[in-house]
Amino acid sequence: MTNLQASGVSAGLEHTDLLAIFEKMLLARSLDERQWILNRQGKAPFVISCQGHEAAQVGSAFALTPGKDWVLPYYRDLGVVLTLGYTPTEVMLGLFARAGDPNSGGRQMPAHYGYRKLKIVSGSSPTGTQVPHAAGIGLAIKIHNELAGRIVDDAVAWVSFGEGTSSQGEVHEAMNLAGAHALPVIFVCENNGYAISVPQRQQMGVEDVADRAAGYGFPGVVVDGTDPVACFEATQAAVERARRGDGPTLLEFKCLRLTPHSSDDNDRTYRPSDELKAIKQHDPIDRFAAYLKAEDILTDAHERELRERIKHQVNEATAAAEAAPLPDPSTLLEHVFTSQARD
Ligand SMILES: Cc1ncc(C[n+]2csc(CCOP(=O)(O)OP(=O)(O)O)c2C)c(N)n1
Ligand SMILES: [Mg+2]
Repeated sequence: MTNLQASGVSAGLEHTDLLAIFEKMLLARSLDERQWILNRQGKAPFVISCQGHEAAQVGSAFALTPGKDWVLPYYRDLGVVLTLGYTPTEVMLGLFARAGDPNSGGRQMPAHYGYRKLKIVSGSSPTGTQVPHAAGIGLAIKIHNELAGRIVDDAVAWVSFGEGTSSQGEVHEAMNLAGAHALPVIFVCENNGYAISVPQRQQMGVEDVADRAAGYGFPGVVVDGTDPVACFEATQAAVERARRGDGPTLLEFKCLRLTPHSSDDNDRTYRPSDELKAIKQHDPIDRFAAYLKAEDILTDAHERELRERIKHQVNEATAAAEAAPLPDPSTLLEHVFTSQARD
C-alpha cells in the first residue's frame, strides 16, 4: 500500500506541500460524494466523478502556476480546479446552476469548468474539443515570443482528456501541430480504462496512449496516476521543458474510475463486480494516507481533524450555493449574443 514510487522529498516537495496535496484530494473526493447524494435527492441534475483520479489531478495541477498557465480541463477535473483556486462554494454554484457560477453564470452543464481569472478556458460537451484549443494557445505563446525575439511569456498550456478521447482525430491533429512547432503544451491523458462502457482494448491497438507521442516527435510518459507525487514530478518536468521552449510532452496517468461514468450510467451492465472490488484496493486516497503515515507526515488524529474540517466546508458550500440566486431571466441572452454595439 505504501510503496509509492516517488518520494516527496526527492521531488522537492516540503511536508506542508504533501499535506496540502492530501487535503485537496480529500476535498475533491468529499465534494464529489456530496454531489452524488444531491443528485439522488433530485437536487443536482448531473454528476461526473473525479473519484479515482484525485492523485493525478491534484498532483499534476500542483506543478502549474495558477493565473499564469493556461488550463483546459475536462469534465472529471474537479481536483484540478480545486488545486488551481476554485472554492468549494464555486463548485457547488456550478452544480446548482446559480447566477454566481464562475463557469458560465449557470448556463453550462455541471463540470464544464472555465474561470477567466484562473486562465481556465471553458470547454464544450463534445469530447476532445479542448485539445486543439490548447495547441492554438501554445502557438499564440510561441508567436508572441518569436515577435519579441526572446521568451517574454513562458506560460504553458495544460490540457486533459480521457483515453477514449485520445482516439479522436482532433487530438492527433493537435499533437501533430504541437510537435511540429515545439509548442509549450502539456497533453495529459487520464486513462481510467473505459470510455463510458467501452473498455480500452476495444478502441485502440496500443496499451499505452503515451506511445502515440513518438509519432509526433515528442516524449510520452506513463505515470502511476494513483501516486500524486509521481504525477507532480512528471508534470513539473514537462512544464520545465515547455517553458524552456523545447516543446510538448504527453503524460499518461493510469487512473481508476471508481464510479459509473456519470450519474446517468449503470456500470453494473458492463463492468464485472470483482474488477471494481479489485481496483478499490488501490484507491489513491487510501494509498497516499498510508504513505504519509509511514513517513510520519500524517497521524490518525490529524487525518480525522482534516476530514472533519472538510465535511464542514462541504456542508457550508452546499448550503451557500443552494441558497444563492438563480440567474435573472432578463440576462438570458447574455454571453449568447454580443452586448457591445458594432459599427
Ligand atoms: C464527440 C463526442 N462523442 C461522444 C460523446 C459522449 N461521451 C461523453 S464522455 C464519453 C467517454 C469519454 O471517455 P474517455 O475519453 O475515456 O474519458 P473518461 O470519461 O473515461 O474520463 C463519451 C463517449 C461526446 N460527449 N462527444
Ligand atoms: Mg476513460
